[in-house]
Amino acid sequence: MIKNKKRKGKQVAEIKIVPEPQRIFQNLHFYFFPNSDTHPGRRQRIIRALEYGATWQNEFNDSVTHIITDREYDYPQLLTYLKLRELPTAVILVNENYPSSCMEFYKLVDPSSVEFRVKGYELPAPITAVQPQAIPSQVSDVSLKLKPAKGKAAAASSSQLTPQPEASSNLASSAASLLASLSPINNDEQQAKSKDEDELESAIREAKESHPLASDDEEDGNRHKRRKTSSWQDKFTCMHKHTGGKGDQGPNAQTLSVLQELADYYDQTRDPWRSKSYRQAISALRKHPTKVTTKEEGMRVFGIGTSIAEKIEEIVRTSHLRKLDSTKMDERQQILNKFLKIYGVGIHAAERWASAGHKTLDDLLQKAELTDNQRIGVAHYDDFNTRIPRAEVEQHATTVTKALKSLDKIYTIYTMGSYRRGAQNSGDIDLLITKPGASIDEIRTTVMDRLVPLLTTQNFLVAALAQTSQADGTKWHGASCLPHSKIWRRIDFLLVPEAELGAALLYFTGNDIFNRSMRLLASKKGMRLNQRGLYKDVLRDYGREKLSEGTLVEGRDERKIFEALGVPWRPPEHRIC
Ligand code: DCP
Ligand code: MG
Ligand code: MN
Repeated sequence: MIKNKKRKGKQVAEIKIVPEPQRIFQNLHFYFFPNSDTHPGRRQRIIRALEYGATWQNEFNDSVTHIITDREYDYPQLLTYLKLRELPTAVILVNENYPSSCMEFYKLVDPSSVEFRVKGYELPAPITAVQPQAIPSQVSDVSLKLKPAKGKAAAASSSQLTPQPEASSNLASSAASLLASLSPINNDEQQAKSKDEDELESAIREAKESHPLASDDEEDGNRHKRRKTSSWQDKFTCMHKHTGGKGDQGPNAQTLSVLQELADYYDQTRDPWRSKSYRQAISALRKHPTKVTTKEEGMRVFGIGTSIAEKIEEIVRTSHLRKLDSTKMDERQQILNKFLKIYGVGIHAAERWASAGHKTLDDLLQKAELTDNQRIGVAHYDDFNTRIPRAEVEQHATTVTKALKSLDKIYTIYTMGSYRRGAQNSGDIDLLITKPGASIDEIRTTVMDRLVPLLTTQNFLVAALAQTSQADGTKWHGASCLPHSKIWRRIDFLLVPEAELGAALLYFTGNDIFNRSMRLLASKKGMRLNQRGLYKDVLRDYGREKLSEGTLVEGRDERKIFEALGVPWRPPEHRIC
């Protein structure tokens, strides 16, 4: 790759390779399309990828793991250029958004997310699902051979590489059956009999599979969303927490324990793709009767790809080194997770602090530059990260309702979020405030200029953390505290005009995955859903940029939005995905 850059002369100086643990693209070979660095934007992307450990491949061959296309190009154009009828399944095709998203989240995010999709490309989803990580050349062979070996993996793995003749002749049919078993949604028959409810279910499944922060079609709540990442990660981690090494014995025990640690690490970082390939390699190696010491030996074991085979060799040679590395990664990840749980802290601040060597909340208070809100977030870290019992949510809601009614009786308050879904405890208190017949301006004036000051003088509101702009604001974020309590709670006011009530009820009930699935469904039906309404005839240009809002289909009535989407009504407590 350096050679490529050297040829281009002055760019060499621009490449500053990041420290080893941050090289998320290590061992990955990127082929950019169009295949040159003459376009300044693309050149910048190439440089950034190189800095994060990628190899730039300017010839398309077996070792390419990813093709990164400019947004305006489509799949047929790529195939024509490469003179191919289709892409090898081992290659991951994504658009230019992919590397930057990975860098932003400091890990390899799910490449199958819609925001990375290249026009005209049908994702080979099931193959990606079983495929080990994007590793060069042998990958497609190995992963396909695995299929016939299903159920007799032990026999296959000890028989070294010689391909079974019947295995290869069955390749197509077994691949097909694997496809069928893994991906009902891609199966025509299933699709033909899919009913409305299935549609929602499959949208939910898709929403779950996509990256938590990817492909959202909503305008605001970015910071809000960032905070979600960490709680998502937490949920994922505890759901999938591995019991750790099962005390492996046998010739490869030591290697297995290191691989297991790496697999756990990738589990934690929500990199299902890599964690899967590690687990696959682990189970293959566990069954292997002799000690694997070199890359070549590793690659001869079914289920182990080039990249893991390389790691095995490294583990055997320098047994403790990798382990240390992975612990380092774990430590950084844990620090980031902690920082991300501070109210008002996004990935950028968290990374900046972690890179500056800050490890604890005390470090931050003493040594980091914090905004006022971040300081409150740190000071009340435990408060804000403690769940609020349902009964206490009700007390906060009642306090606000009483105050508001004292100002104007016609207002209505709904308690939203996890509370409306019936949760026994909530992360924060989400209150939707509306008044029949009133404009958003009137509601905003009442809440911002009268309600908030009143509740502040009552010592109920103890901090104002964020509010959307004065002119068109519809949100107020702060903290509240009950009279005899010391615990500060996070409280959100959401201001909604009557005409948007249904869409807002839908949106602020969530949960976020359910919302994403509904938006996905809407966009599949050529519509668009956000917290203000459901719209049709939305005009978009090629880059999927919105050109017009479209026509409002429904905003006022929550049920009617379900109907318009052709989805049977789901009460809030059934929207937990
Ligand atoms: N929301 C969303 N996407 C996000 C954040 C929020 O769709 N990224 C919607 C769905 C949520 C609702 O807003 O249910 C309220 O957001 P919260 O962050 O308060 O989430 P919950 O109330 O669901 O959970 P918690 O109990 O953790 O507050
Ligand atoms: Mg909430
Ligand atoms: Mn909230």
